[in-house]
Amino acid sequence: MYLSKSFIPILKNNPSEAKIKSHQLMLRVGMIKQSSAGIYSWLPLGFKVMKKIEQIVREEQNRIGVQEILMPTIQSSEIWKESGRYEDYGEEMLRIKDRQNREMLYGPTNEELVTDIFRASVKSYKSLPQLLYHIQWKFRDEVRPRFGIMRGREFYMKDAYSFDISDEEAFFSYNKFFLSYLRTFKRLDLTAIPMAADTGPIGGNLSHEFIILADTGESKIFTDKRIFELDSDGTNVDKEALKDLRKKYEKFYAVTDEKFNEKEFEEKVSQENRLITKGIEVGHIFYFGDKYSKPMGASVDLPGGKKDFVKMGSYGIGVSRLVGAIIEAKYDEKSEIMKWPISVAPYEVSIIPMINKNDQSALEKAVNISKELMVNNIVSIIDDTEENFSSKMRKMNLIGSPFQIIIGKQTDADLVEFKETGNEAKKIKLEEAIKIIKEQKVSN
Ligand code: P5A
Repeated sequence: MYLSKSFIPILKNNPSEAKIKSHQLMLRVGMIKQSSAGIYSWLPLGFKVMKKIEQIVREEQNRIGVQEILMPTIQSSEIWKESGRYEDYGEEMLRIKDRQNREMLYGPTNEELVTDIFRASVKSYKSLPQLLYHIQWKFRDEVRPRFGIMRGREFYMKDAYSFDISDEEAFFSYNKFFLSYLRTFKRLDLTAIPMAADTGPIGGNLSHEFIILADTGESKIFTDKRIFELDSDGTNVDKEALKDLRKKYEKFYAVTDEKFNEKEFEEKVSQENRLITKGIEVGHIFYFGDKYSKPMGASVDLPGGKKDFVKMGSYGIGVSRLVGAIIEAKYDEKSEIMKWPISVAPYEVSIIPMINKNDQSALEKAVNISKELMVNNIVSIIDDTEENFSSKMRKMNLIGSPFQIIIGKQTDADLVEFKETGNEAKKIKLEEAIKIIKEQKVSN
């Protein structure tokens, strides 16, 4: 891809309306464009990153056996009246009337709709557990949409739902998601810590928010620092192994402010290990038993002939919010250098040839390198403009490919100036550069 032909509308300066660095970078480098308050169009660069995040989230859901479906964005009010949430949800719900004057709504979440799907088909305990998910736009008419896509009104969410026969089986499902979330965020190169949290309008009494540290985050957290040293590398999905994994985390005090208890904090955490800070909620999991299955009549036949309402949980990941969260974690706004984790980078390599009207040889070399990279499954972007070196570097540092290849006049025939973005350049053979890039891709 040539920079001159790509739709990456880069601004010279930071837009004044953006208060946090992720919002600044996303507008500056043209990843998104506001359409109205809290509602955005996703331009190529932003869309590429979001789609890559979505795919990692999908792979990790599939890995634990969750089945993908797609539910609509527009829902009927009837099911929400059945669950009793139609009135409770208040002004955050966008309510619409169709031409028959039927009350519809733009889904803020899907507990009701998925329960309706489940109850229509599943009648026996023999079909349990059922784990379903979809990745779909949501709408919440937030009082204060802000920080760009971090708190949008329209946003992209992965939401999964579990249906089980008993509390014990339901906790097993819950723990599968607990593990899956640790793996997902790790693949995105983020340290997300599960914190005991309030359940709000979703309901239930067991819940964890997955939070990454950031001064600009909206969640206040109280935690034992040592939780950050835990290795989230579990792969074992046995019931007991999953229980142990959760215990390993729950040994350390880690809560959001609604769950905070000063006395408990001081008793459980020694002074030197206390950490009070802020973070971004990138995921949230809930267990709420029969809160929806009971009023909506979602029951199954049990082994002895009796019936019971299924026990449910729901599990969300903010896919669009994650684009901003990764920038908060990886963008150095002082040096104006972004380095995307290779797993979600819109381009893996930026090729920067020094070109002028009289000498196009560097561009030819760049095109050849780009072809060689493509053969090796590495995606690159070439800055084919005739701008000066520092202006080219400034743009590519904002675009944030994890690697850069610079081609100057003096570049020898078989050597390239290769840079891990933000580090020093070194002159190496192209094959060596390819090897380094491939190694990073594999380890991710
Ligand atoms: C869990 C899945 C739920 O809605 N029902 C289905 C449950 N949980 S939640 O915590 O309310 O949302 C899940 C995740 O979605 C992201 N999120 C948002 N992202 C951007 N803008 C918003 N306004 C917004 N609201 C929620 C968060 O990452 C949250 O963890």
